[in-house]
Amino acid sequence: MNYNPNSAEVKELLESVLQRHFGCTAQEASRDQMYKAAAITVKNLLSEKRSAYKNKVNKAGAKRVYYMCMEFLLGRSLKTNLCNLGLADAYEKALDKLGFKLDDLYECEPDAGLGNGGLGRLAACFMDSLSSLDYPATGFSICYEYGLFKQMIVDGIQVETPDIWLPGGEVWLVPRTDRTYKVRFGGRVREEWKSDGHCEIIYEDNEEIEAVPYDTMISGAGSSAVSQLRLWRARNTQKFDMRLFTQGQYTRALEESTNAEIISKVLYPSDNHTEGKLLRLSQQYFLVSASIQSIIRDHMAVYGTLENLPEKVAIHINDTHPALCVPELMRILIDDYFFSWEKAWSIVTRTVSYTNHTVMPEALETWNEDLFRLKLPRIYMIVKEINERFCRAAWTAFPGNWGRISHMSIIGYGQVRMANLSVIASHSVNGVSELHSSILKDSTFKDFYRMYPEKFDNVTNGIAHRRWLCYSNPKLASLLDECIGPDYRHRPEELANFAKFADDETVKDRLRAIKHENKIAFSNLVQTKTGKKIDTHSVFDVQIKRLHEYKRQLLNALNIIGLYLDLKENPNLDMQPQTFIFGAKAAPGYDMAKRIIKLLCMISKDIEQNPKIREKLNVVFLENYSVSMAEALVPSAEISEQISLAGKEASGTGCMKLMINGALTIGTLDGANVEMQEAAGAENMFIFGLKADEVEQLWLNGYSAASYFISNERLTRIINQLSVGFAGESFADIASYLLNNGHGVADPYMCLADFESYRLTHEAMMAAYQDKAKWNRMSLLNIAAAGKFAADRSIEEYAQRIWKLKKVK
Ligand code: 26W
Repeated sequence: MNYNPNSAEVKELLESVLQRHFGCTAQEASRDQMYKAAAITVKNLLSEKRSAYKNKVNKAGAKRVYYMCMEFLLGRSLKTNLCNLGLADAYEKALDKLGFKLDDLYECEPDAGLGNGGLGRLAACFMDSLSSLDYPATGFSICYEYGLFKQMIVDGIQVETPDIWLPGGEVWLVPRTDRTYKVRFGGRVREEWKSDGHCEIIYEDNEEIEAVPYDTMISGAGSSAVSQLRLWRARNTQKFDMRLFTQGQYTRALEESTNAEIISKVLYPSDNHTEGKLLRLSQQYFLVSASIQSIIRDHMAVYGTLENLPEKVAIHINDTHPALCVPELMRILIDDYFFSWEKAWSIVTRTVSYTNHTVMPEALETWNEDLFRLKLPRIYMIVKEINERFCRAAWTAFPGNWGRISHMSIIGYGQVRMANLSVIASHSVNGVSELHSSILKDSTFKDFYRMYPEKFDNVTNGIAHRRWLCYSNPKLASLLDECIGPDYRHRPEELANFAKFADDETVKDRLRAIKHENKIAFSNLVQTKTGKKIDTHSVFDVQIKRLHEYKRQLLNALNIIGLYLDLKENPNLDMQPQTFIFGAKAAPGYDMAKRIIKLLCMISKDIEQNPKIREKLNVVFLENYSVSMAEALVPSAEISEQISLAGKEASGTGCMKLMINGALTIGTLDGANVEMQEAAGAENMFIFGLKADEVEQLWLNGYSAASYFISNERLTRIINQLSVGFAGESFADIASYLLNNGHGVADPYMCLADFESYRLTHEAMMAAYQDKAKWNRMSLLNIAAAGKFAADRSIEEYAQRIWKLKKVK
């Protein structure tokens, strides 16, 4: 097959797909049909390319990685695929001839929002790099019918509505009904010893759900590899009950057939917070059971034995959510292939590796032991045995130290602890930034680190720089092409060469002009969507991420309120016009996060009623922040807010996207900010606030919010203003939360402790912004230093150190 069709061939492909799928000609086709036709042609091409690549991998007997993740936040696929394949030009020309604009077709595609935030987007970026670097990879996740909810803001209140991405997104999926697997839940399990000495596991009264794979292909850039993302959808195996149906009980017959399908209905919308819901446990087991069966089937088809599994297969568990792949793989090895426990355990532990993505205690998943046993009886037996053996080993390592062993145990206090299971069973455990990885060793997994120091590693996160720079900021990409040549597209470390232009006034002027054009483009977009106009001469100050107390959107709000009060006092104040742009979704049950959204919206509304102040200060809360919106916004951003309480943000990846697009960071020494500062130089970042160890000390010594409030007159006024409120609504509840004088509610993220340092740093940043030449230089040096934060670098580290993969070209 020709993987590089020219525009005439593309035109033919499009016409033939239109005819076959929609029975129409290009003249008759709607824009949506043409988008689908384009997507189908790309999908077909990728499927062919993937199958050729797979043959090569099989022939070479190459090792593959299977990346297990409950979330893949893909966003749109048409543009990345076309750009990665180098086909955007051919499609553009072909479509021109047919009377369509490629850019318009991109807008027809719904975002595949199958993830909450950083974890899910990271998984998507990693798939891109895996293909681009020619590593054989498959991702596994769930084909949620509804992805992360669509956010509407009604009078400042977040309202969640279903995210309907199918239809529109389904064109990328290839259903493989010939590759379904059964997943068992509930019932009872009995062991029956056979005369040949092996033990058979008998299942009684259990429920069986069918897992149907929907495959989607992820192209690399300039490579022969195509990664596959296999998404599982749940289907009821019990036949549709004809008896009920014929008795006239239509709805009951339907209900029973859809019950099982609830498993793949919807993505849990909470991020960094676990709710312990049984359906989520079912989703997790559904994902891993189907995926492990699929891995085993593929492996057996090529090698005919499982003895060599660790040499040919790496299974990566992305956060603890897919950790049940450990007992599931044990189950299959022991129950279906009759391996001894020891042998099976050796295979599993050499195959599985784990990345931790958070240290927030409320995000570390645990399951109620009784519910776990009822839902997954066989898996429970296996986890119990893993735990007993582990505790014995721990006893040898730490004789007599019951406290420590009970802390490390997988099962304890009626809970099954997924993080402990993940660490115990993985040969590698890594964090996602230097700081985060050391916190894992020194605190979260301290005891495990003593027992297994060799397991612990760090792989700092990275982003798909082609998507987030080359494709979403084409003007900046062409400037880079001109200055340093296009090699950085495949070797992001080459971005460093851009530093040579730090004193080139022409280049810096162009950089500035590009930023301004991007600001105009974004402002136009906002105007078309919302009718609101953003002043493109104001500085674009951007905080985009999930809404969470630890990320401290509230600290940003406090500073904005301070500026607002200044302007109210003196509307003629000589101040750099500033637009504070927020994009954030809150978990539906997270009340404080929703209050903070409301606060931001009400400040925005209040300012809007004040035309004089609007000339200098604006707050824009973007509704329904998504991957596509980020792609439009990030190229226009000038300030990147990365202001989490030090020690809480594992890495952050938005910070990298903004940096590589030339925004300057105001941030704490948290997560990847620390390494960004090392790379770009302290003089090119605006770092403030307590450091991780100081945070801990302050918390231990007793954080007294009131003392900051009393001693800082500005802070007093700001907090009093919160109580008075904005646009007619009081935020006294937030004031009292910040002051720790509520009943039981308190601000554990110590906004007030970092306030003054944040304010002064922000002020210094505004002063620096006045010196355009200096600002542009800093911006240029940030772009030049961003090469390290490409996912290509992260993936090379995983591939070499953790998965031990070789490229197949
Ligand atoms: C069970 C509920 C739940 C859901 C999602 C708990 C935890 C999560 C994720 C692990 C949260 C998450 O996305 N963490 C983010 O992962 C990014 C990628 O490594 C990091 O850059 C962010 O710092 C981290 O917050």
